[in-house]
Amino acid sequence: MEIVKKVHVIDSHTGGEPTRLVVNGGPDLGRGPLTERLQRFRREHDDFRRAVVNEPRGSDVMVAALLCDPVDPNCAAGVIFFNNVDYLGMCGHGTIGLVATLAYMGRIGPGEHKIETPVGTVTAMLLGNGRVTVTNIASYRLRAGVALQVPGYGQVTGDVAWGGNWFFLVREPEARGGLELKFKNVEALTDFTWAVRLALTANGVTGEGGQEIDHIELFAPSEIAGVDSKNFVLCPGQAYDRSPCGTGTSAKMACLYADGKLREGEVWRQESIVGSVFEGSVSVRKGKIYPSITGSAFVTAEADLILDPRDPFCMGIPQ
Ligand code: PYC
Repeated sequence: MEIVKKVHVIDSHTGGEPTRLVVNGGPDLGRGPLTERLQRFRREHDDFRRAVVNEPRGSDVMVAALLCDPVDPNCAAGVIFFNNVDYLGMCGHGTIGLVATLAYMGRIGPGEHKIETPVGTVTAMLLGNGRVTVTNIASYRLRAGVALQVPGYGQVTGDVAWGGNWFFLVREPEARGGLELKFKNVEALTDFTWAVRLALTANGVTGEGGQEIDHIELFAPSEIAGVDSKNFVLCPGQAYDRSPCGTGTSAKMACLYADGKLREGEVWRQESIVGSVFEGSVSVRKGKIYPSITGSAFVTAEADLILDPRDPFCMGIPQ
């Protein structure tokens, strides 16, 4: 007899961007380093990724996080992030969501907590009212002012930077197909940024070691007083980030620091396309730039996902 499986999840959102934390019922990935566990997840359990984030249980915008035991007992948790098409090295909004959810579960209290991710250990400070500051892994700009011909749009110039994921940060505020960075334009902004992403691949523009640049980021001035910039971030599976994107804001601040436009400790406020704001800053240790991002997350649901083998879409609609 085929067995119905239950997967216990807790959903939250950080600045509008959802995070689904898998608390129980996930695949057994062993106890090795998170890089190895991620490879095993991808190789042996990719159908579980689809089951949790893809329709009909999830949606393209859903980012999920598999709660893992950390290798280092000094860490509060380990985590592997995944979305509708793949796995993420790090996720800023997701880490804020994870920490707020661990607090909701009574597993951690206010103060500093270390979290293991596949790209390194990050530090999170749980403040009051669901606010969390995440100090990311070292971030940096790999290439500045890369000129790219984008079919249908013309030349676009951008920076290639790492913030835990690879980003192409479009430099010219006007280079977005003539569109204002406004919520009403999200579909056209998605088309434009997807064209940029395809042009990067077609022209062999990559991150370090040939890694694919799978996040595209656009900027415009924010209309909110005291906020430095507004962004639009296209995620790997063609959904746009509702939050200001923690790893994207990290990549942005690494570029600003490299350009001498952001000093150590100075606050950078980044608005998202839906109007949520992260506060960021950088600290520099041994010549490396460590971004910190502060944002708020709220728990929205706690549920058991039902994986019924008789359901033809039990493991999600493939993409
Ligand atoms: O906050 O780093 C982030 C992120 C990456 C993709 C979606 N959100």
